Amino acid sequence: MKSTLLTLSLFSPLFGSMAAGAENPGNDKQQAPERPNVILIYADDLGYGDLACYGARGIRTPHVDRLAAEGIRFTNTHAVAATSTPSRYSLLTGEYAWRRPGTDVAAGNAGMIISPYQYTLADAFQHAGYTTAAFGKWHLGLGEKSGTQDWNAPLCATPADLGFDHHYIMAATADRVPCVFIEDGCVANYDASAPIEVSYRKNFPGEPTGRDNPELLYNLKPSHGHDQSIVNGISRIGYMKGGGRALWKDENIADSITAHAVDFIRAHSHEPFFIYFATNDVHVPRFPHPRFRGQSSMGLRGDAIVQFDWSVGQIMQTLEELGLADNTLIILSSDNGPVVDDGYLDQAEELLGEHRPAGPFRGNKYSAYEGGTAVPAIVRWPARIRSGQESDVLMSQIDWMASLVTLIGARLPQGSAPDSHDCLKNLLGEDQTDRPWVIEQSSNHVLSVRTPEWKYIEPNDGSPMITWGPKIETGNNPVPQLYDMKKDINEQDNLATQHPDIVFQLETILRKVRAGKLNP
Ligand code: NG6
Ligand code: CA
Repeated sequence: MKSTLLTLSLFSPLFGSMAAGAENPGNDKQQAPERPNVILIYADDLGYGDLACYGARGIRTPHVDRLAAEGIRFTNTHAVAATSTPSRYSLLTGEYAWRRPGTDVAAGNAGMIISPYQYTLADAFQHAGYTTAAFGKWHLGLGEKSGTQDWNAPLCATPADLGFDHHYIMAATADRVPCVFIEDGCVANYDASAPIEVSYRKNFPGEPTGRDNPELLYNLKPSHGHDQSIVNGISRIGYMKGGGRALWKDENIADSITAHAVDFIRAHSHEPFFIYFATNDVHVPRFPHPRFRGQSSMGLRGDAIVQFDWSVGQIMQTLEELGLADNTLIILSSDNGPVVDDGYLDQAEELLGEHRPAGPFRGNKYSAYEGGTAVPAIVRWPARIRSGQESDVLMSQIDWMASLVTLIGARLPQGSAPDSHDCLKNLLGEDQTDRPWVIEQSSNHVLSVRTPEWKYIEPNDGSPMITWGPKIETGNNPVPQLYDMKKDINEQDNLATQHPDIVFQLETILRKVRAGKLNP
């Protein structure tokens, strides 16, 4: 599908003009300009307004701010969906998650959601000669079939089947069992004396739960949900037994993920690498390491943002030590908008003060409003990108797969990444042409069409507020909604009845995209 967009070869002018960054003994830089390493830093639930360089006060994020200052800070980028699994699915496959059943927020024992037969972003890098790795939050299922995994043996379907040479990941989220890292298909630090069992249906006899044993919740208590198995003094979603020494301690998750990524960079500093660095921060349970406690003015949620910033700083420091910082393309973004109370009594709401996690946008994670999918996006690559840029170009993460494929001179197999469109020049700050429209998916599958001027939200008769916990506007409305994004970025004034022609145009776009009959 993308064949016309993907004809760049390694010898195209793109590479000819590229300044080589790293010292690589034995290579003649003049003759063989090096391809950049690529690191995709994908934060969890980090809002548009959560970074100092996007206007946050009360949180210092110097490492992320530095990336922005030395590259491009994008102000109109969208995650594909307002929750994790569909955003990640779309990012890694270039296909809208809403085309595929089974791509909603995955349980910790979900089977692998991306089929090994699908072509992924990691496959493209691998085929282009890159060494590839995934670190941190996975949330795209593991093993062949939901609920059938044997966590005490090698898993049969893993990121290794999707183009990642190496992985060190959490199966789902920190608030879902199993609370262990999976490294190259096996539980890391496996403890044979404590075999692991996982169920999302019923508890294991004799195992405590948050609901029945609140006295065991010495680290965090739930505000809603999250009252099943207890690990590290925090109750989770789902039941698990065993794990022993392999169980994570939430306060060490950022350290573990970061250390593994740093080690990988060191081990592969002499070959091109692609890293999907998906942090657990700032998802719940927010339980940062003690050294980050009190570093923000807003308690655990703010401190988790500081911890995220620290991880970014560690990656940068490593690249610099190895002479790789110039010729590494870093893309930093988030999987969906922010959420304040997402199920634990972490005082995120009480200590929020003036901070606005979604910046100027209405709604949060889960919403059809912009706050659900408007995310920070920063790109840094000194060998190619001029520093100090800001871009309000309209962009969607759905396009990053085709764009990065172009960057590395690779070619997509026909039919793969069907919804991904090459916007490499946007990403590199060389073209400011907006995507004509971006499709956004809310947590209850309401689709919206965002153009540079307008936002259309399709009608839905679901509740206007989330009913099961977080105090968040869903954006649901039984009538069509149309907002003027140039004048009303906070989506207050529904103009649908005043502009039926525009509503019709945007509905038509949505209908055609749904039918797979319209590409940008
Ligand atoms: C919700 C969880 C929430 C979070 C979310 C997924 C409850 C009550 N809430 O169901 O805490 O885990 O799923 O977040 O269970 S995401 O960022 O991974 O999509
Ligand atoms: Ca998320």
